[in-house]
Amino acid sequence: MQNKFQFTCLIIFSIFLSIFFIPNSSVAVSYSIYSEITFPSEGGFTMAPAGSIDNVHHGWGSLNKLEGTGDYIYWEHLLNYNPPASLITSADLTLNLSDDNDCFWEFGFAWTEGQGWDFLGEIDTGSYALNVDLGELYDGSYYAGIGSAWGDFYLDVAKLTVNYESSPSAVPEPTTLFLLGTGLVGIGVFRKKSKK
Ligand SMILES: [Ca+2]
Ligand SMILES: [Ca+2]
Ligand SMILES: [Ca+2]
Repeated sequence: MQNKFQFTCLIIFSIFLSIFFIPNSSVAVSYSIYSEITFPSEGGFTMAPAGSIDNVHHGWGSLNKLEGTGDYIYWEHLLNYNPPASLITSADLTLNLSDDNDCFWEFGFAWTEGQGWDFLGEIDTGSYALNVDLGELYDGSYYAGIGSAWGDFYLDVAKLTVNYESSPSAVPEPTTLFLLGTGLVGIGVFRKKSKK
């Protein structure tokens, strides 16, 4: 009778410990990654982290300058996802544009993958935030571009930031396994004893 009572207590204790420790292994952790292109006035571009962009194309004249109506720049952000891209929670694309105030008005438009065309309005010196279609990030590549509708202005920096969560793991932690194992061994011992 005493063995039976101890046996029941051990089972309850094991279950309690398992329930208490398992949720710790499924906490999602937030991360963010980015891909940033800088267009210096001397030409060309730099990328951070290295290898995070590809396929930069432009219309005419300087790469960093939208020279007038119809001139454009477009590029591709390349991203490595670990854990999987399905855990993306949000993303934003920020463009730093500048204007030399050489004419009265400049107007720009932007294009982003999945979102299409977006009129930026009058271009002044500052940050312009563009919507990002999360569904288009899953392949690890995101295309964007800007063009001049009227006047000239500069693209200084384009930065894509992607926020995501770690995959909640269904695998029990070693501590949980140890406690569960100890409980099961204990159950086995008591069963043996009660049979005698
Ligand atoms: Ca140009
Ligand atoms: Ca894509
Ligand atoms: Ca200008």
